Amino acid sequence: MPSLINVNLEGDIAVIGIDNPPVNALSHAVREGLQEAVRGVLKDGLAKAIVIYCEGRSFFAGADIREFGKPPMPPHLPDLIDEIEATTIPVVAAIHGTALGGGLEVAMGAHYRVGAKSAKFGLPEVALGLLPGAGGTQRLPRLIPVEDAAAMITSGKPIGARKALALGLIDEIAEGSDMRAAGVNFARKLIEDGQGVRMTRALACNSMSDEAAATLRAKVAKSARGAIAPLSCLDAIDAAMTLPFDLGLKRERELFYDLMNSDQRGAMIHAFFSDRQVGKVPELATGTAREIAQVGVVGGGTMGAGIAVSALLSGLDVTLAERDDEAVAGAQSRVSGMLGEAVKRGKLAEAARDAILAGKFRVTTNYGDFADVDLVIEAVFESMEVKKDVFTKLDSICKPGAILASNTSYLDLNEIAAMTNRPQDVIGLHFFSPAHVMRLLEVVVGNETSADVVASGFALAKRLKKVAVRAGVCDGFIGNRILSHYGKAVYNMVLAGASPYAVDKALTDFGLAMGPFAVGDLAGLDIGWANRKRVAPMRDPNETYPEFADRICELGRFGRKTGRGFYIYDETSRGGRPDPEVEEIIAKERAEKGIEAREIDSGEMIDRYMAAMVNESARVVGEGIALRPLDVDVTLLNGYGFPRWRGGPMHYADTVGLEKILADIGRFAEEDATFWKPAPLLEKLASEGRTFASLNA
Ligand code: 3H9
Repeated sequence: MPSLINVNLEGDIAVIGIDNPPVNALSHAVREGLQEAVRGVLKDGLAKAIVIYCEGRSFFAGADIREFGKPPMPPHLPDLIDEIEATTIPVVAAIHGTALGGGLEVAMGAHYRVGAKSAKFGLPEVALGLLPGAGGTQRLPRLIPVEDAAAMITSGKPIGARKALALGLIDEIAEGSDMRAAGVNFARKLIEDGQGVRMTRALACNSMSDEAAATLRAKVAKSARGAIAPLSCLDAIDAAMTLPFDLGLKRERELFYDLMNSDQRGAMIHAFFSDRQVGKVPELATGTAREIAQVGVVGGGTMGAGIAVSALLSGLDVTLAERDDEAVAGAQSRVSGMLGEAVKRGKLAEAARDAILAGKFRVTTNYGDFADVDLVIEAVFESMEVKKDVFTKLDSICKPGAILASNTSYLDLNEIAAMTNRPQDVIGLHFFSPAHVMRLLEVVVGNETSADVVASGFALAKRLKKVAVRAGVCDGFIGNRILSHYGKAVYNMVLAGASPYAVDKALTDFGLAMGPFAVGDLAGLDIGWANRKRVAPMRDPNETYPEFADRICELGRFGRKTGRGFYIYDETSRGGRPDPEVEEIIAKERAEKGIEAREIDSGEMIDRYMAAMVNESARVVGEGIALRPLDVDVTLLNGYGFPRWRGGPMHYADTVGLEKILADIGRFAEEDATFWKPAPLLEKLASEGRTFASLNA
């Protein structure tokens, strides 16, 4: 028997322990070992009950994702679970950490479940483009109300022990943290009370009305935005409600394999591993993260306040500096407003919020208050002059070893660092708005930034529960540089004939969270306007320059915050409605430039948008601004609303083929050769028949 499984007899209770770090994934060896262990116990005939528990930090966190896409090896998980359920003596699952996916499915195949207070229970397969494929969709709605089962399965979100107990998913919450002992105690009671096996499959499935099922399906379809797995999950739950158990299981299996063979599954598993791989950067091998307890933030606008709140929610102490009393009051009210929202959403206890406002957070007009901070993050107006001034002051005030970070989203970090006598301590920490909500953090590494400071940036991101991506210095780093490029492609399309509303529709149908014009309105059109003015001197004179966005800004229309931008926002249309005046402004520009509007269909809109995004991404990787293609994917997925089920632009390019992207660029270049120049890396990989993924290893 493999050493990762151990079996001990405690009186008449057989205790099967699994030890497969880091998360006890149900790999082939684990499945084989567990099967052998259960069979061995039954064959010996000495035990009256079995306890299954895991060593280390967690109960089984699911099937071993690394095995997906390879030929499945027996024993298959569903068969193993059926075998566990069919034992003649009761089986108790003793659960700590996270019982996820196949892990929870094993627990539901056991006859009883006891959980640690801190344990979490979930079926997150949908986040991998899958559905629970080892009986989860059939057993869960037999144990808990089907509405709750559907919510867990279609959202993938885990529930805590108290809720699991209340719903009937587990039988008991254990006292203490020794789950092996808790399982044995529970089994002993079962034996004493003469309780036998209790098969989940034998329970009647809970059901819901046709009307409730239809409402749920409509809701799930809307939030799925093109992902197929959430709807397949509902199909499997339908089967649980309408078919006998074995047929339901068969249906689940068919649906599971359809998903397993889909591109979406490949994309989402790529996203899962990329989110973890992206944190592996060279500086972590040599650098040691510095202790960060006290944080300073310069600027209390939306971004600065969001950064402060993000730090406060993670238990850090924050001093925020603003320029005068009025700005101090504004920052204070923004921060307490955001903390209030966190209380409302159940992310923060009211008492904890009060304690933060009373002790851990202060606003000042005096930079001198930064003398003792370990890290200061500048989040002032995006102007090189203003930033240089801030860094000169910080350099003279902050203690030696303090990290000086800029939240700049475009500017040259090396130029900022050069204002200090400690460029090795200067780093970019580019948060995304709202900073306390968005998961992405670009860690921008300057020419002189030390490995310790890079390691500190990554450690901070972990503490703030963010995904950090390492970026080199260039205009816009990874995300905004790529955004600027595909943004131009979008504007060019509109000038050529597309309506901005049709472009937004095509791209949301493609799966984006929002279309580019709606995003512009949300972020504030003045931001893009200021940026276009900043880069105007560097613009290639041959470049097409659509002016309609500038015209809209000149009318004081900056998007949502002014009630009008590309869309009109008012009482009747909070989400925005098309503005005929915008169409007129665009038509006027076309007329002035002698452009005859042509029909552009949604397929071409997507091809142009994606070709521009992939091409610039390839440049960003080729120039070493992003370490690997996966770093680009993680950036676009976590900060720019790119659909997770498409895996990110680089994965998308691999899926459709680099040849196709290159051919599209060639076709578009016939119209505008200045904009459409293929990136050298894209050409190289395509000519060698290679993929972007080949650079991720
Ligand atoms: C499933 O079960 C299908 C079944 O229904 C049907 C089958 C027939 N496999 O996230 P972390 C690795 S689908 C392989 O940094 P944390 C991970 O890559 C599965 N590896 O830790 C990382 O490796 P590395 C359903 C896995 O504490 C290391 O473990 N289950 C797996 O922040 C540490 O991970 C899920 O979807 C796995 N299943 O979070 C659960 N899980 O160190 C997916 C993790 O080399 N996992 N690894 O980078 C998670 O959500 C989190 O990893 C977890 C721990 C919450 C468990």
